[in-house]
Amino acid sequence: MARKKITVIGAGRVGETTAHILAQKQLGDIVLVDIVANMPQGKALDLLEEKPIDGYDVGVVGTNSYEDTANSDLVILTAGLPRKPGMSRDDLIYANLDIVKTCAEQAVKYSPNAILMVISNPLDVMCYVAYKASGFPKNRVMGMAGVLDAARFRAFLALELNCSVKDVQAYVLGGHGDEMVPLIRYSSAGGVPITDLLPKEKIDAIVKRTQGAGGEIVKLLGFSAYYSPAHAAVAMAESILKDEKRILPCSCYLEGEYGTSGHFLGVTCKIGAKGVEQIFTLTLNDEEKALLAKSVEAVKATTEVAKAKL
Ligand code: TXD
Repeated sequence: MARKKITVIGAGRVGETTAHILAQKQLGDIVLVDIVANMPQGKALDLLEEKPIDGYDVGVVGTNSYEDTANSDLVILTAGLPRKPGMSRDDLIYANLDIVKTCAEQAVKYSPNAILMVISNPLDVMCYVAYKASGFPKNRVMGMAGVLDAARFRAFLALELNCSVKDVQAYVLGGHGDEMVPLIRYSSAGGVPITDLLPKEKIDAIVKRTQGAGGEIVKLLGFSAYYSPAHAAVAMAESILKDEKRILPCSCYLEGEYGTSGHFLGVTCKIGAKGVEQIFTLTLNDEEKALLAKSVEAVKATTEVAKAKL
């Protein structure tokens, strides 16, 4: 079977880490693109020279030209500015809109059949920008955020429960912003509902920490997280490239699900070789519905800003 081809646009912290994990997992030949001269070439060469040590046989190329990305099966778009301390993700909209638009246009020109995964912030809005710029059907454009947000929720729950992260299942819904909705009722450890395991105050504190987890790291580092985002992107990439059909929280274009339309939002979906293959609509109680409505409102408002600029 021919090897898959994966393009990673943006060779910054998230992009280079994603390329590294993709190479180590041998998920396909990798092309790392950036606007900065020589930088992606240097990083790709470094990865190429690591290959004999770890024994992985995939191609790794760094470039400033989209011609080298031709016929990619998957394009992962990480280009754009990250947050600085004190900034919200939405503060990045004007800086990143043009970058994401240009990158998506260029990438799909050379890879018209690819699946496009967006990582740049503000995530749900940048997915919309890439969706419009690509002209792709909705199933071939998705955003990574929910896998990361759910991992953060799971990590904090496992810390509190003093148990293995492997047995903690937890989900999030909604936009990749501070209004995201961690789904307490759908979260469990070894099948036991977390509401049976932890008092309400503890759960509330973990939910709050999850919602602000991106900002917590920005405050410590001065820039945003990259190990966990890159691993989250690779988990989605693996499901697409190997047609695993994993059911994960991803940002998808909605047309009526949860009573909303015309924008991207983090929802539970099945992802495989065709991209987003199915969206699942969970039954929500009144409290969850109200929280989701707030998140939808925030994403819709920023998507309107992008729509006016496109
Ligand atoms: O959960 C999530 N979706 C996220 C999103 C988790 C972490 C980071 N998230 C966002 O990803 C973050 O807010 C940023 O918008 C992106 C990329 O974050 P990263 O930390 O990798 O930023 P860097 O290190 O600054 O890298 C960005 C790279 C840098 O090398 C630029 O030169 C490049 O993007 N860049 C471009 N590449 C190609 N083409 C163009 N036009 C371009 N503009 C900038």
